[in-house]
Parts: sequence; C-alpha cells; structure tokens
Amino acid sequence: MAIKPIIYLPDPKLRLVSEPVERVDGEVLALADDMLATMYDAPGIGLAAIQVAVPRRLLVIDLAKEEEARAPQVFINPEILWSSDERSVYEEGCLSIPDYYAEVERPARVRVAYIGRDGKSHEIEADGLLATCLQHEIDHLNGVLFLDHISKLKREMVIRKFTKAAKQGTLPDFPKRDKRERQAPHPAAD
Ligand code: K1U
Ligand code: ZN
Repeated sequence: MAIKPIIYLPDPKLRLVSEPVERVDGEVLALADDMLATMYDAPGIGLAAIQVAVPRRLLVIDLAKEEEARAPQVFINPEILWSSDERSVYEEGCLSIPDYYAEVERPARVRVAYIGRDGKSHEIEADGLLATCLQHEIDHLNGVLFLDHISKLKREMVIRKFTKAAKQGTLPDFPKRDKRERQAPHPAAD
C-alpha cells in the first residue's frame, strides 16, 4: 500500500468529471488500498480518487473513531438513487482544501447504489455523517467541491487564498490532528 500525494485547490483536475470504473480488477483494488492508506495518513474520513489525481468513480470512507477498529468502506461507481427532503447541516472540511471548514446544508438521508470491492452491486441507505460524507465524496466525482455549497463571497475568498499560496509555493500543510470527537450533523433551520 502506498500513500499518494493529495492534490489541492486550485488544481484544475479537481473540476474533472471522473469516468466510471469498467472492471473491478487488481489494479482498482490496489488503488482503493492506496486511497485508504492516504486517507488514514492525512488523516481524513473520506477520499475520492480524483484527490490523488485519478479521474475514476471510486471513493473510500472510514467513520470509525480513533479508539475503534478501522472500518474501511469502498464505493465504486456510486450513484445517488434518492435524497430526503429533510436537510441537515454539518461543518465540512476537505483534504484538497486544507484547514478550511464551513457549514454545508445537504439532504439528511440518501440511498446510494454502488459496486463493492467484491465486484457486486449493493445499495445502502445512509443518514448522519455517512450521508454527508457520501454526498461530499460523490460531489468530488462530479468535479464539485463543498465550496460550491457556500456563499459566493466565501468561495471566492478561499479560492483567492489558495491560488495565491500555490503561486508562492506556500500551500498550507494539512494539520495532522487527532481524530476529534465528531459532531452529528444537525437539522437545517427553516
Ligand atoms: O473528501 C475529503 O476531502 C475528505 C474529507 C471528508 C469529509 C469531511 C467532513 C464532511 C464531509 C466529508 C475529510 O476527511 S476532511 C478531514 C476531516 O474531516 C477529519 C480529519 C481528522 C479527524 C476527523 C475528521
Ligand atoms: Zn473533499
């Protein structure tokens, strides 16, 4: 397993629409393992293949707390089949936009079809942090960033900051921090 470099805003690859995985073979499973190693190293709770510069529809998630056993999940060609009208708000971060967090409102529950690492089709109904994380990662597969869900003013401010840092070669390092106690997503205010 290898830790791969994560690409950062404003890398234009982050805006690509990733291509479906055609076959779940050894190469795809090795990529999933590398993505998990990269996510654990960052650390993060999710990672899409495009964040390691691979434009394929593949994402990994592990929501286990630090004191719990690892619980890696691999989603290949995930597709949102249904989203609830009910919405929730969570303070999101992104490994490709280090050290920036913002509250994002999304559907509270989703049903997702995907192919697992067993090569078989599955469906999952998710709520809470898993629903938020799945939507964040599936957005990545479509070239969408969590910044696209916040105000234009804040988005442009963050893009300006990262563009300047990239030009100066001073992109901030993602601070390595303990897996903090995560808040549950909370219902969106009307
Ligand atoms: O896709 C990514 O960039 C990973 C991102 C996933 C995510 C976080 C929050 C809401 C939705 C999706 C991250 O993992 S950011 C890092 C993070 O949340 C974290 C890092 C260390 C401990 C606990 C959380
Ligand atoms: Zn992200």
